[in-house]
Amino acid sequence: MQEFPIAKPSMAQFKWQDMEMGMFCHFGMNTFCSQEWGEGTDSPQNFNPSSLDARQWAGIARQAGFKYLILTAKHHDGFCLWPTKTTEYSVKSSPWKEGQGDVVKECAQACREEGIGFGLYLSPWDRHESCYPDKETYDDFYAEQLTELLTGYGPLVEIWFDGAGSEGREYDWPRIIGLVKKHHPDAMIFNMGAPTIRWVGNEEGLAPYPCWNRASEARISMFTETMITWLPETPQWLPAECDVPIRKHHWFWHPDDEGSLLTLDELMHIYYHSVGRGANLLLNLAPDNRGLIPEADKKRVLGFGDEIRRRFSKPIARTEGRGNEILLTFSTPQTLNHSVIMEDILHGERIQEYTLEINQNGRWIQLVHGSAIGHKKIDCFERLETSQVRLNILKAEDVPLIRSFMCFDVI
Ligand code: FUL
Repeated sequence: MQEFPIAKPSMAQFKWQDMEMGMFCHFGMNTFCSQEWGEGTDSPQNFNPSSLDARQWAGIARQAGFKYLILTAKHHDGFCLWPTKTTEYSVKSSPWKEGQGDVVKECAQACREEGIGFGLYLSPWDRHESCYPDKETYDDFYAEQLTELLTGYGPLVEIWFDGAGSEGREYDWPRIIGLVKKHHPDAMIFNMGAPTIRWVGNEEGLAPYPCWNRASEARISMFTETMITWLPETPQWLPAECDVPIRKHHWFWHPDDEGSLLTLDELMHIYYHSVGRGANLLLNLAPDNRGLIPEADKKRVLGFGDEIRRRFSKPIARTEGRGNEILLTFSTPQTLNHSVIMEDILHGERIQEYTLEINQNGRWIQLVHGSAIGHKKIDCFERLETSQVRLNILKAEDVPLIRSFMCFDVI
């Protein structure tokens, strides 16, 4: 008997983990000024994409296998991509569509049309807004911005609260979280207030191993060593999301920067170390100053999606089951070099230690010795021939429940 009940995901967290991959879109004033952290002083006149097409962004996301897209509605520079009532510093004051445009609306619609989830990033740190130093006034201002976004754009799957620039600053988290819960009870809350998902701890897209789903696993802010204080209602189950830009260190588009595009091998490395370790991957693709994802980035990310499908869409065999030993038996010997295991996490992350073995002429040979499985664990090993693979659970908090156990031969 366990002393404490095992942590379990809410149905919304479970569904979010099943999506596995999201596309981040950093777009805004910085796109037109070739900078990462604008100071909030650039004129709205700069914002003028010549051929913005959010359908292109969402279409690329869907084709590459992403199940959701998150747009930076407001980055640290304070410039708003929707015609907010809270400030003049928005698309409304820009030449784009003569001030009549709404990027958030176009993007929300595009995601709906493409059948993927939509989420929003709203930076708490605001370098433009003059009331920012006045905590209470800014809390009202931020709550109003958030309310506009939560009520005007249909269903949202995730709200991304970025801690950058906010070290030592307290916001009205009970109110902010209350607003999200009121309007979108199933939306994931990223890393602040009372989060339902957590930051993985780096911007390289790499989860540590093991990457347990428990809240106690990571409470460190990115820019300081201080612990983040989360509200007591933060759930015990808190899966990780790995955010990383497809162009090294650049979240926003910059001219003549294609050399920094990650290679397909680098992207696959990220995939194995994020999704393959049970975390979600949030890969950033930045639209350029035309308002389009550049051809090179598009090609690379579609190649990434193709490669994932090539490797993992045709298992040699698949099974599921409960207990400490799960066998996969083939009718004729098969060569294989990958396994993909999923725990039925709806009942908690029970497995703490496992091995994977293959039978060769009656002898069991150990290929893998691991700890966490969680939502998904991808293991890659030497290519061998066998007619039987065995998953042994050596240590578990409760009866192991395997949602799926598959083997692949990836050449
Ligand atoms: C960081 C920000 O400072 C970067 O500009 C970017 O938005 C990244 C996703 O989060 O904290």
